[in-house]
Amino acid sequence: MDASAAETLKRDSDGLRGTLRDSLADAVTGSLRPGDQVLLKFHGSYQQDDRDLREERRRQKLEPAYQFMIRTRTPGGVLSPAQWLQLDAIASRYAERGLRITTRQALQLHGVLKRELKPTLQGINAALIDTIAACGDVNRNVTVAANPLQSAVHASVFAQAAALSEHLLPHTRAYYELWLDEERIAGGDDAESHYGATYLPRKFKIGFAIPPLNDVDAFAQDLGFIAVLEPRDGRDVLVGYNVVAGGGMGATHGDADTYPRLGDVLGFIHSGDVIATAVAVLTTQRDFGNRSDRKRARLKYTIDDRGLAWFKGEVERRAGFAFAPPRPSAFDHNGDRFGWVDGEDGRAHLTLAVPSGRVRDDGDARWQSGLRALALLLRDSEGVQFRLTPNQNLTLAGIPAALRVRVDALAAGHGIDTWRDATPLQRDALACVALPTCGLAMAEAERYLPALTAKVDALLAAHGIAGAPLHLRISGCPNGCSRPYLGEIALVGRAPGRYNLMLGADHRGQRLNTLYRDNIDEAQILAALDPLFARYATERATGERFGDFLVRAGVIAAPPARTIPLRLAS
Ligand code: SRM
Ligand code: SF4
Repeated sequence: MDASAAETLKRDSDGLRGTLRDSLADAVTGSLRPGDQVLLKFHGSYQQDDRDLREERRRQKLEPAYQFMIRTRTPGGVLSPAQWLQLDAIASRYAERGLRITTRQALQLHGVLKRELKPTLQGINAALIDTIAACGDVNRNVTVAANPLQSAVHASVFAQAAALSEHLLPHTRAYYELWLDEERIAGGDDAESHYGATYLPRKFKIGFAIPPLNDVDAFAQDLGFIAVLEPRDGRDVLVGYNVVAGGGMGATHGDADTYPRLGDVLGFIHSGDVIATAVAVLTTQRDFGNRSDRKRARLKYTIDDRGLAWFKGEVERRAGFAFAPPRPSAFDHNGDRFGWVDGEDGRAHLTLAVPSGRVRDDGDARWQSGLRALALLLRDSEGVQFRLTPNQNLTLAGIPAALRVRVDALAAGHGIDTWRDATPLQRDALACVALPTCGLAMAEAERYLPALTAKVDALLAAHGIAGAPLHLRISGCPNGCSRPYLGEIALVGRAPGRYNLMLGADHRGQRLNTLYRDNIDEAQILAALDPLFARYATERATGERFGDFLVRAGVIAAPPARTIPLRLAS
């Protein structure tokens, strides 16, 4: 849909209701009307079709195998074990492909049929989780550092992020009427104070990071809040945030007007100013974002088109205060910390390495059964949380010491204690969903990842550097859902079996990678990596990571990294 059609559709949608009720009631097709497919996104669901079946269905003169993906709004990815069990039960009943943890700390349910959309959404809401604004031209699921080490700070940051997520929800009651049978109040006021009648020009994303961990990839967000901590009385306390704006990953092959971009540092704010800052940034983008070309409609282009100084000034004017100079801050890692970590309060946290976030029983690794068993064990323990990480993994947080042995036994018994023996490459790798559900996929990603990492691991071993830590990310197209442009090695899909090979990001989420080889197949990818691994094995400095080595050795000319303070708005 082109931009002007999308803008008209939003404006005339009767508060995102459109003709969804009629589309859903139409039993002749498994599809929705085109306009309703767009509006459905604002309710947290995408119409898709099973691409593995497309050709066969076409031959049989059948319509595509339409099905729906549903995405939760779970700020910071926090669920109770009881909620996990409820979603597991709903997914088992309605979602052909079960639960999938996303790169934004949400759960996706794939393969839901049209007639089962409503019961599925009702089931999710019965678990006190909703899907409002999980997709669409609005603020999406707010991501939050999943670092369990600093739990007091984590709790404060999480509370702010959850409050912000609520604050930025659309006001329309359409969701409650369509899916939860709320009566429409005659003359009810759907006015969208933050969004207006046409919502945002495009999606909008916010993430909260707590250094030294950059698991949310703060510089890839439209708006990133990087917590500033200061030691007081022997422990770290939250004093405010360094704010970054204008990050984004998406691009289009062959279109130089589109590109991945890291956010710029705007400055420091006190923690009480989070909501005012977010509203100022969001409404600036609402009013000045490009509404005539959806490919150029993200905040990153608004900033590049109008200038960073203008943008910062506009945000300050709207917020009613000026940014202070950023406080020093540094990240050391943008992956997860796997295995057991002791918390401040005597409880422990276990981060499991879930391959591509896919929760299913697969051979010896019985993720669905194992996590169900763990949720049953933990559901009566107060304060235990299932935390989805922004790297598609799962942290079982707040486990009482007395249960640790049983948790270990259950994880081992179900073959999901992969944090112990998976290689660093496998544990940290990210793959987007891609085929068969993603309508935009040009190549495989999630389904190809295990075979790919096995081959790359073998290559590392052949050079005597088995187990070297390495962030590899793969996406089935240039939209960048696995944040591939921040991978030390990344494959970006071009066509079936063919990828762009990108190299040289750091492992902190502060430097983008660079195109190294265009449109190559697996044999060419491995052949390209082979001599680089050989050099890395012999020439690397102590502790030097692969991405940093490639830049130092001059293999690639990397774009400048974001550190704080660096590239400050004037
Ligand atoms: Fe994404 C579109 C999956 C995180 C950038 N993304 C899609 C769609 C909905 C395809 C579509 O529009 O038809 C994919 C559905 C696939 C499927 O079958 O499930 C999809 N995106 C995902 C997920 C599930 C990837 C994953 O494997 O975990 C992530 C869900 C996040 C969530 O829970 O909200 C996901 N997508 C991202 C991220 C990473 C992030 O946000 O941290 C990005 C890059 C950051 C950014 O937004 O720039 C991302 N997705 C895109 C884009 C490019 C947007 C752009 O402005 O350039 C698209 C295409 C679009 O919007 O037109 C897209
Ligand atoms: Fe689909 Fe492309 Fe996103 Fe992968 S990166 S999920 S292929 S839109």
